[in-house]
Amino acid sequence: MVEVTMEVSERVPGLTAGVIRGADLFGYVGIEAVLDQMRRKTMKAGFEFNIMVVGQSGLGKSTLVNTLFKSKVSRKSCTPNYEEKISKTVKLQSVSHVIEEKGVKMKLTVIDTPGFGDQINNENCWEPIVKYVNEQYEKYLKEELHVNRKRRIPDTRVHCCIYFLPATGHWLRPIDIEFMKRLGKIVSIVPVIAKADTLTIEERLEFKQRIRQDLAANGIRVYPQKEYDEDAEDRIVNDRIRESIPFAVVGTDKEHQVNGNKVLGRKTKWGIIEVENAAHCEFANLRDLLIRSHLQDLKDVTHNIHYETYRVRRLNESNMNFKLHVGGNPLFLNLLDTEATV
Ligand SMILES: Nc1nc2c(ncn2[C@@H]2O[C@H](COP(=O)(O)OP(=O)(O)OP(=O)(O)O)[C@@H](O)[C@H]2O)c(=O)[nH]1
Ligand SMILES: [Mg+2]
Repeated sequence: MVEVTMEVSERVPGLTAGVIRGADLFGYVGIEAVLDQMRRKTMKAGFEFNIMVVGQSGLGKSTLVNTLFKSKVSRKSCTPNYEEKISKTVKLQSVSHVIEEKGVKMKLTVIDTPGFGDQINNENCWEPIVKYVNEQYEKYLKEELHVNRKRRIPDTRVHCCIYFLPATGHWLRPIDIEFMKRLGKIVSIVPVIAKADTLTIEERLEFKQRIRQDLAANGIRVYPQKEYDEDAEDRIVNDRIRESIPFAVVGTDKEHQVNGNKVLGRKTKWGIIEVENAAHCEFANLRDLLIRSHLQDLKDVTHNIHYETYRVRRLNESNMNFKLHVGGNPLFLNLLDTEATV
């Protein structure tokens, strides 16, 4: 075979110096570099990730939001001013922080919702939550259907909903079943056992198992769902998560000194419960699932499954409306403002 040596940098302007030899020259295309390109683009654009906390009043939702922002997710890059006492949440509110690590930017938004369950009649208490989730899909859809649509549509869709279960040690309550059944159809739910410090280790294990049975018996779809596993590797990882769901979490907004280190924890008369210590509770597992291992998958499932279902339904509705309009009003009349349809 003829030995060919070529200085790549001489022939291809902009390429860094490198030598491709012999057989390589004809076989090598450089496809692997696409990964670098993608990485650079994603780093520039950054990520948006939206989490929502939902559950009965007083279960520690607002506390967990603070825990998340004060824990290792963001300790380095932002110093939230949360010293004031957490009070009852009365309206839906979102807290955002741009977190930067090794040049990758992420805008993490947590939507805190007022707890339900303290009214005499709790019928339809899921409606404000369902409405909020759908409104975000609608916003995205409208942006997508604009003639001059933005290059990057701002994404306010809820990528994950953390559902708080009271640590009763019994079974799921009817209200939790009803709530999750509805929510599971439109958003990825990750159920957690709130205030897990009130359960012993045996109680916790037993309660977790009962909840898993209850979820399956009631056909409640929680994240990660079996049918969306992409391959065998995914299945192994996700099976492990499915076996340990719901995570038993403890929240706090206070830091304490333990062996000379500052740790997030709850101080009791008999010791400190360290929130980020895997031996004490499963907050770290929840955080790792959300941020470290499944962030992109949660975004993909939201876009490809939940948003897609919403989009198809809305567009079908609009088509039906269009057919009913004799004289032909512009397509998607009820979806778009007039400026967008021209
Ligand atoms: N024991 C224990 N108490 C907790 C935990 N998390 C929060 N709390 C306490 O529970 C109380 C209620 O916490 P919040 O975070 O306000 O609860 P919430 O779910 O946001 O309540 P609403 O805003 O009414 O829906 C506070 O006194 C917290 O200190 C926990 O993990 N364990
Ligand atoms: Mg609250």
